[in-house]
Amino acid sequence: MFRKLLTLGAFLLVTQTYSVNVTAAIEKNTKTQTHTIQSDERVVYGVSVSPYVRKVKVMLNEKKLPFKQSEVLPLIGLKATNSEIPDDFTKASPLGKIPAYSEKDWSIADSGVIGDYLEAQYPAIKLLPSDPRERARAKWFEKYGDETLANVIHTKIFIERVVKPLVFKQQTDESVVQKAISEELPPLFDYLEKEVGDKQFIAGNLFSIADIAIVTHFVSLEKSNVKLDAQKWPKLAAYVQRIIKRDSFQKAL
Ligand SMILES: N[C@@H](CCC(=O)N[C@@H](CS)C(=O)NCC(=O)O)C(=O)O
Repeated sequence: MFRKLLTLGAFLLVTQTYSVNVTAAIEKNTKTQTHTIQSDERVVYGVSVSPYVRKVKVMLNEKKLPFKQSEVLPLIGLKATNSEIPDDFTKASPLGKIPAYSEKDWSIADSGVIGDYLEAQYPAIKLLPSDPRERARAKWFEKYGDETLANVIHTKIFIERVVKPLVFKQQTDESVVQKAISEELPPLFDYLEKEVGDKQFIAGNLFSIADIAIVTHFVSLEKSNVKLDAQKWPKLAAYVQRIIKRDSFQKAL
């Protein structure tokens, strides 16, 4: 339960300065829950600080598909803050997780599933290579971001450094953060440094879902005041900066 609460706390925060007003964030979420969703809009459900919500927003921006955002906490967060639980959100997200996505009278949840839908429905601007092997490689890096990077950056750094002190008024366990920084992140960064190499994009010639799923976690790292050491991982650092500068990311920060 505590881990879940910590996780939900991450959604309340948008900060690089540690100066977030959590009460305002909760009020903001409560307010947006009452927003009436028109039946013909694309809607992304979920608060912006979630790396998975950011992922879906970047995809939509890349594909130049206009959307609205319902800045809603996951169900567990709505319950913990005694907030109203919007019907359209629970309908779109059966597990109460964010992100969820709706379009007209249809909805679906999970950033990976949403991405696959967007790719099939709106293929004009592609975010997955069509070659089967390149495509598989892009999906591999998406999974690597969603799971492997998230398990360290989100769970052990962002939650400790940002969520615990600001949301739960608890002390950061710096030993968890330091262990993650000194022992757990370096092998992940070594791998990415090697894989990025001299490529423009991690899965090949196309900017893809792989770049989005990886770099979304580097945004969380920055928000946790952890700098990627450009001396040790120069190619990875340059790559992350290059991707974050894209309009699609800038609009989703
Ligand atoms: N695999 C899911 C992960 C989504 C996820 O775990 N979202 C978190 C927020 S970052 C959440 O809703 N947590 C609430 C919960 O686990 O109940 C995706 O890619 O959308």
